[in-house]
Order: sequence, then structure tokens, then C-alpha cells
Amino acid sequence: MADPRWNVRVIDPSDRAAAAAMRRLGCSDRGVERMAPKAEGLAVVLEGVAAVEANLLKQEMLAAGGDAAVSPDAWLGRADAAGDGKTDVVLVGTRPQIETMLLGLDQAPLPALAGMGREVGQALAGRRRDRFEVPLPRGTMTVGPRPALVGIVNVTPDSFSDGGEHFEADAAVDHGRRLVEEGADVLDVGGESTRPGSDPVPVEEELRRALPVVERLAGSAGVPVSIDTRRGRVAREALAAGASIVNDVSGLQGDPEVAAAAAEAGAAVVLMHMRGEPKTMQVDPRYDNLLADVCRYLRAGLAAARRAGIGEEQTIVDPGIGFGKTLEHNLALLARLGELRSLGRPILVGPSRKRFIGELTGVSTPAERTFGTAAACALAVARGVLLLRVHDVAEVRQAVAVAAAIRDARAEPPAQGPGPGPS
Ligand code: HH2
Repeated sequence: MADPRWNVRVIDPSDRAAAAAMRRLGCSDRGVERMAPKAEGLAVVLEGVAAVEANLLKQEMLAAGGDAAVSPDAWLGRADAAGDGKTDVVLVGTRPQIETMLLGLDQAPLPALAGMGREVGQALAGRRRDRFEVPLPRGTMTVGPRPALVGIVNVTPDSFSDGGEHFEADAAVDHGRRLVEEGADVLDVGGESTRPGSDPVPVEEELRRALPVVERLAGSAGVPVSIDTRRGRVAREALAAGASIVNDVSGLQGDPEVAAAAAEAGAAVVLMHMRGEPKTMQVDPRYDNLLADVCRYLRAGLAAARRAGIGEEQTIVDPGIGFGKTLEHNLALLARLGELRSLGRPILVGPSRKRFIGELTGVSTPAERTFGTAAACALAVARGVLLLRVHDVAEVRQAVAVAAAIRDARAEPPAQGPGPGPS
């Protein structure tokens, strides 16, 4: 590495950085368009593929210049351990190679392959999408590319970080208005704590806490109000009181009335992944395959939304940081958030003040975990997350504005004279 003549650099494996390097050489637009995507290496996993289909996928990928990993049993035609003749497949190649392979699948002799090809194509398109128009009962909410902040208004005596602070309706409404002044794009009002170990509150009590606050904020805060509930009745009454989003921490897989209420009102829904119930979710959480399991659960929620009549464009997904997850689970999910973009829906994430930040930093008081929250939010933005559910709106807003600007920076700034100096 001592010879500087070629100034060798491995550049960012994104087509944006490659395109900039190619333009600098004087490549034509058409040349850049054809070559730059070849810088983008991808791995795509498909589960439960029949051995014969897996071998065809591998052939198609090899023909396109990429490759595909299939289980040795499928490859060699042996009986597999599960006995169902199915295997997972990992397609590897550049984006154009995978796109070429998809064209081949359209003409493949096995009809299932065309369906698989469509799914892969949709996942690739979802991964690149950074703007969504989400229809609400009154108007539309644009999500992305600027990350949106969802300000938390807990009308509870026992929330893990701010329980009791805004338990009176007046205090909660003032708090919500302050969060909007600080830059909140949505307010999420909740009348039940779902912290680990918590017991459900009676539905009447949840309504008594949340409804007046929803009603007053929906009428005056100037941003959409979301109701954080797992109960159909609470969702329905909050929507009637002016809420326009339902944030269901059971991902539409608990009370079926939640989805029905959202569909009737034309509301958007946040589908969050949770393992089990708040009371017991932190008792030895285990996953067979964390990212795959969370993704599958969210897909089931999206299917439930569709069945209930909720428009696909009205859905938002959330991996549920801290809901049935160890420190390692939370970190893996935050590190690999970008994979959830394969679902083609905006991602919301809620790391705010949570226990994993305390575990990593030793900060035991949740309200003092603002810097840790900001770090998690900034990295989430870098991975394509478009909504952040937070307590500390002003502080996180600053972190997220910087993170989004770096995420969107041009790979090659225009050559020009010196700009303003450091200040
Ligand atoms: N986290 C909490 C509550 N609701 N909703 C979504 N979509 N995502 C989350 O990560 C999420 C959520 C827990 O935080 P908080 O509301 O502050 O605490 P508590 O449940 O104790 O009220």
C-alpha cells in the first residue's frame, strides 16, 4: 500500500457514489445509467422455496452473472432435515444482475417462480422508496424524505419514563402543544403504559384518560393525532374524537376491532411488532431468526389491514424496540432496519429513552437518556427510517436534521470556492 500513484480507494458501494466517479471521467448519462447500478451489490433472501424452484433460481442467477446459495440438501436432491423439501435461498448479485434474473423468471416453466419474481421486484422497489403519501380521514400526510417526529403524549400515571408528568388532561394538552412548537409532526396520545411487566388498564379508564386529550389536541394542535391503543373501542372513540392514526402495539394481531375501526374511519395505522404481552414479553424472549420473524409478523399485520379494508398506503410498520427483545435483539434490529424497507412501507421506530440505552450507557434514569436516543434516531435515519417516536422532540430534531442531511448529501459536491468557514 506504499505506492500512491493510483490513489486507490474502495468507494461507497452505492450507485450514487459510483455515478459521481463515472461522471467525473466524462461518461455519458446513458453510460452512467447502465454502469452505476452495477456498483450496488445486493443479497436477497427468500424462504420456503421448493428444491426444484431453488435450483432454477440458482441457474437463472448464474446465467445473469450472479449466484444463489441454496441448502446442500436441495442442491444435491437429498431429503432435508425438515422433510418438506423446502430451502431458503440467498440471491447475490448486483442490482442489474438480479433485475436480469427477474426477467428470466417471467418466462420460467414453473408458475411459482413468476410470483417469486414479482415479490423480489417489489422488495427491491420498496427498498428505494423514500416518500409516501399517507391518506388520513382529513387530508394526506407526506412521509419522507424528511424524517418526521412523532411526539409522545403519555396520559398515564406509570409510563416508564414520564409516568404521572402529564396525567391531568390540561398538562397533557400543554405538553402536546409544546412538542408541536418544538417540531413534532404527529402527536401520539396513549392512556395505557405498555412497559415490560405492566398490567392492562380497564378500558373505561383508558378512555377517560386519552379521549379528552385527543379531542383537544386534534382540534387545536395543527398536526395529526395518533391514538396509541390495542383496543378497538378506544380506537373507535378516539377516531370519532378527531384522531387520524391508530398506533397498535399488537400490530393488528390482537383485538380485530382495531382494524375495523381504522377502516371505517379511513385512518392510517402503525403496525408494531411485539412478542407476547407487555406483562411477560421480557421473560426470556427468543427468536428462531429475528429479522425474518419480525418481517413475517409485520407482513401478517399488513395482510390483516388489507382484509379489514385499510388501504395499503395507510400502513406504517415498526419493529417494536423493547417489546419482547433482549439488548442484542434491539441492537440487531436497529442495525438492520433497512431490511424492513423490503415491505415497501414507511418505517417508524421508537427507541426513545428505552432500557437498552440504559444497558449500554449505565444511565439508569430514563429521562436522562436523550443523547443515547438521539444517536439511535440518527442511525435509524441513515438506514431509511422516516418516522421517529420520541419524548425529546427538540433535541432529537437537531440530531435527525443533521443525520438526514448527511444521508441525502450529494456524493460529489460541486467544485467551487471556499464556503463559509467554521463557526
Ligand atoms: N413504544 C412505547 C409505546 N408505544 N408504539 C410504537 N409504534 N412504537 C414504540 O416503540 C412504542 C409504542 C413505549 O414507550 P412509552 O409510551 O414512552 O412508554 P409506556 O408504554 O410505559 O407508556
